[in-house]
Amino acid sequence: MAVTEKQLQEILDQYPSKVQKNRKKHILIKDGEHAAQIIEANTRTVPGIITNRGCAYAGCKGVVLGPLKDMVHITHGPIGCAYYTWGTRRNKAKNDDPSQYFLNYSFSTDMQESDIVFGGEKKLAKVIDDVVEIFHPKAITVSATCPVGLIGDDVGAVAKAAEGRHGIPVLSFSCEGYKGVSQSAGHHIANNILMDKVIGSSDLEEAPGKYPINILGEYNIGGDGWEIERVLKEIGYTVVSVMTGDGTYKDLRNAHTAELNLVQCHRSINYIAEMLEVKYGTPWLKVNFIGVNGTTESLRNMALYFGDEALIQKTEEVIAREVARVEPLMDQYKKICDGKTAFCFVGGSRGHHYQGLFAELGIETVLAGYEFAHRDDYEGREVIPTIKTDADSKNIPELHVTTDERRFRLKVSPEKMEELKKKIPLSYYAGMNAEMKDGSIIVDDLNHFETEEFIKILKPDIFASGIKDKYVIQKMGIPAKQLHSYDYSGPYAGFNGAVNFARDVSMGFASPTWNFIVPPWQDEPLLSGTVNEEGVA
Ligand code: CFM
Repeated sequence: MAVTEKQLQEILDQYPSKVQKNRKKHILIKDGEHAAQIIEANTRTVPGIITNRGCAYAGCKGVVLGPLKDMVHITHGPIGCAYYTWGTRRNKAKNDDPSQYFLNYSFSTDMQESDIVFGGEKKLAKVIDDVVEIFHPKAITVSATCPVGLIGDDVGAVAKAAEGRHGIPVLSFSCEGYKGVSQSAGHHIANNILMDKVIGSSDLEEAPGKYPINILGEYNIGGDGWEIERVLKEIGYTVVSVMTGDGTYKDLRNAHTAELNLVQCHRSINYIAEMLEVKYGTPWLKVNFIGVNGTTESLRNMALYFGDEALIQKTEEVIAREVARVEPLMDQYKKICDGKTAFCFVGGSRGHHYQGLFAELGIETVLAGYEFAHRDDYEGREVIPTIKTDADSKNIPELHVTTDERRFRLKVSPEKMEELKKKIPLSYYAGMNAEMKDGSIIVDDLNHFETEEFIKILKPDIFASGIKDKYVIQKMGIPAKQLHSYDYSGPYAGFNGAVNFARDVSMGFASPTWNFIVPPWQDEPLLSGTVNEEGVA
């Protein structure tokens, strides 16, 4: 079943005309006949609309910096900003050095009204001093929140002075929540400073082992990164650093020594991937470790890049063993899942990544989208030069990285690079849209009104999204699976992760709960109305 243009128009007709004009550009019905279907993305949400998006601070401190376990991350702001970016994302980490492990603490300047009136710089300096005295971290980050930017605290100056007092890096991030239209701005801000101040800052010149790689955009939600590393290490790769799930400041400093950068989440970290290529000559490979097929293909592409016979053989051995092990389990769950349909709406990568895993279980994704991704995550990186910069995107400083004369080394010859690019997504991402079936709906920044409307038409069997819409969906009689935090489960990546996911989704379908819920379309109220500029009609 698909949504027709007429049905889509009927949904849009319920909006005031200005809103309708805006939202129309964010929704597509996939049509392969049209060579280029443009979707608007990374622009402001209409005020008042219930979006699932977060803020720039969330993207910087919560997403990119937060998982780095051997740094103290101080939130300069009201307590809620620190509290709600602490633990809820389920980015797991091992405490392998208790003297330098800080993820079980939430650090905040706990700004009060008097600090807003008289300024919070002194309080921040004092918090940094206390942190150094009590915890002795080797590095600290300070992230700014909205009120700090509004009152004009000079976080950078406070951090610099603290570096002088304590002799350790104190990195400041001007990631006030309002700095961008979503958390995407925060990713960019964090990427820039990590690249500028941390990556490549060690003296290490040679990687500590064979086939050295960095894993970018893998945040170890529910233990995903561990399952990926289990397989990579068995094949023989040396993981130099992970950005940033279960990651460390210590390892990030060595990231320049890798021969290849894997990019799992393109949206949150493509900036670092690109800058590493410019500065050190290290290409990046778009991987997708979600799903058995995604994992298998990613492993094969990596082996092809290194081109080493022994590595290729070992890769095939591990794939054959793992697939033989998980296939019977997947088949068992497929019996429950086959023929079902899903909505898959997540932040910036998973809206795409999970479609393959759904397909392996016989579940068709009929609607997908991202909260805050950019056009390239939908349409492919070739559209980047055509993306218009607006006032919001100009707000984020661009970091201009140049070649590191001493350390730059081409990892593969330009000819080999061209040859490889024909076979594998090297320094390239094709985006989500290309893989979606004709007739499926692609929605950017899906809001709660549209969520309900599309559900009424398409009646999906499962809705994969997050905490903000989960309970509304379940009250409509549809199982909802959180693909941000994985509810309380995971890992979902790699071979074992695929089985966990299949099990959890099957449990959702098999639960008798849904028989006790009457969805609203079986019991619709007789009155309905529309809102236009003049008011309620
Ligand atoms: Fe990347 Fe992420 Fe995602 Fe993301 Fe996020 Fe996340 Fe996400 Mo929630 S980094 S873009 S900012 S894959 S926290 S681990 S699940 S929205 S799709």
